[in-house]
Amino acid sequence: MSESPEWYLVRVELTVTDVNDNVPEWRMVPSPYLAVVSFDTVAGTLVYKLYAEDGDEGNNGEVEYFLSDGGDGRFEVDRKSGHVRTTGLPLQRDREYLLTVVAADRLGSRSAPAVVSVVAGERPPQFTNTSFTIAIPENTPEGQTFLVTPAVSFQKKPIVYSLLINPSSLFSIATETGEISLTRPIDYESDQHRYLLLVRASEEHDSMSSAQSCAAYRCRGREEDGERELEKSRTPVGQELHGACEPRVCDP
Ligand SMILES: [Ca+2]
Ligand SMILES: [Ca+2]
Repeated sequence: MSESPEWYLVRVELTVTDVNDNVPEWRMVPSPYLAVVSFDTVAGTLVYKLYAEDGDEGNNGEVEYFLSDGGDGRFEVDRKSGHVRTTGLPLQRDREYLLTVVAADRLGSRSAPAVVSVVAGERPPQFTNTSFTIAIPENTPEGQTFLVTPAVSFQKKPIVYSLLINPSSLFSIATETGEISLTRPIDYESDQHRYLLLVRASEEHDSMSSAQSCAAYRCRGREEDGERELEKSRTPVGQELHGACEPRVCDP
């Protein structure tokens, strides 16, 4: 007489499925979103490229773009590509058009609205970050670049950099590159620990200019403390920057 088994094995296969739990996030740089267009341009001129990412799979993550408000019918947004183009209706010279746009996945989960500013004319240079915060060790040699504050020209002209606010003339900026360095060594124990700089970017032979703030912090005396401080403030930016530290965008 054979005994019946007291247990069996069964194999279970389990697949985790995606849930639409992400909304599209805007990924354009720099911010704010600025553009120019010639006031007498033809229909279909590319003005700006919207780009958003959605972390989900398939239809849950496929992003489409919409113009939700603004532009007086002068602009349209390609749903698939996110390209903003002119419709051909006449543009008012030097007027700023504010376009409110949204991105949505195929199931209709929407991003936060974004505003793109389009000027039908010229506009001043734009810095790649709205502000820069940086920590530098006190033993940073004079003349060594510790920060670059790059700006872009909407008119594709060369940019000239200068310092509008330069405490104790302690800082120097390279006119053509925007590289900032010290004019003399600084001492953590005897000098102040925090500086606010204001950088101006302007276009040569032109009145177009804009200014950007830059806060520089002196690190603690020893190099390793400085490195630790840098690590905390390290945030990727849209463009590679030179120097011992990387700037980060400040919260507004
Ligand atoms: Ca998901
Ligand atoms: Ca989604």
